[in-house]
Amino acid sequence: MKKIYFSTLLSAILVAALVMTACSKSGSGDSGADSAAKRKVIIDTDAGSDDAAALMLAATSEKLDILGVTVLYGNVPLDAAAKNALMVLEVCGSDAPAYIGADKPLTKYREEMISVHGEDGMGDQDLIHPKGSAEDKAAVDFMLETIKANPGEVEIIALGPLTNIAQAIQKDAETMKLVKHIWVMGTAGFGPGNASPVAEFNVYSDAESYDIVLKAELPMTIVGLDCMLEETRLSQADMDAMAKGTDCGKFMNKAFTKLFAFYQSLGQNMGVPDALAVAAVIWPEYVLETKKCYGVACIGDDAAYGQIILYQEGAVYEAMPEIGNYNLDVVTGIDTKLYKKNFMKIMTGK
Ligand SMILES: [Ca+2]
Repeated sequence: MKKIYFSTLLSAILVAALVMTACSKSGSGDSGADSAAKRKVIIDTDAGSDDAAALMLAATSEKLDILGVTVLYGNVPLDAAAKNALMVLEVCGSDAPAYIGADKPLTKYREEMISVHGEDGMGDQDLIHPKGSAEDKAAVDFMLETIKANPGEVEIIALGPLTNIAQAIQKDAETMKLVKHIWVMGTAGFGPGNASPVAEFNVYSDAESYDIVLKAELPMTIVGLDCMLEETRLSQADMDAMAKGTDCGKFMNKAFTKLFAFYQSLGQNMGVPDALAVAAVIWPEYVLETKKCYGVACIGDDAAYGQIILYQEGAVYEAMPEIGNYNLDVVTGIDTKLYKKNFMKIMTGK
């Protein structure tokens, strides 16, 4: 595979027309939560355009207190990911701080990945002009200090490669055992991959990190690629509605320019996988079915690199009478109508 470069399109007039104020929380579909009972979350992101939509779902949810956003390489290089995360938080009116994390995988760097989000990760629409900047503290230190200060209370939502989380485990595994839950958009689930026939992009970017995180056996919910069902995808009509919608919708209509074109070139509507993972956190009724699993990452330098083998609880594996702790809840059924309705409400206000 070779890297695909997209031309940069400036659209200053339309960008200037975007009013960078908070998106309405009334559109989040989950109003009524007591602020005292807000769930403490850290969002770990590689800040491509689907991360942006996912961040908006989280930032507009009244159920979540975003303690911080930790950024890493992935969909785009680290510098661009940091700017994108800061910009999206500003569009949402969120004052959550951002922390800089890993700029590369733990061991292998795979430059041959296709950039489907545009060179800047946000559709190359000159959208990214954050006023703020990231904190000085390193992402891993922020993660560990925050979890230590709130034992059993912090949930991590991971939307990119798991390098930051693996490094936190390497630095202080005992503190990471105090994490309440980790929600992950990653793996192919029980379906095919997108980086290779068996590997999903986030895992393929750094399977060694998945190996470390899975071996830590922390409580984790996985939303895999197989949740990206047709009914969850965005059509041209959805994009048009977003262009006339909320500030979030207008921003995302433009930020999705390259990703939408990529899917259209495949004859498909656009998948927004990271938003599917945040949906599982903020709309529990959207998750219809999960399977208890134990996961093993394939890290050999061969065609299986980045595949996650999921051993299901209750299944009989003749060669493996004993499996480890079934610490994963792998999402296998979602309410696509509820997801689409809530997603579009945040993006259009309707
Ligand atoms: Ca991502």
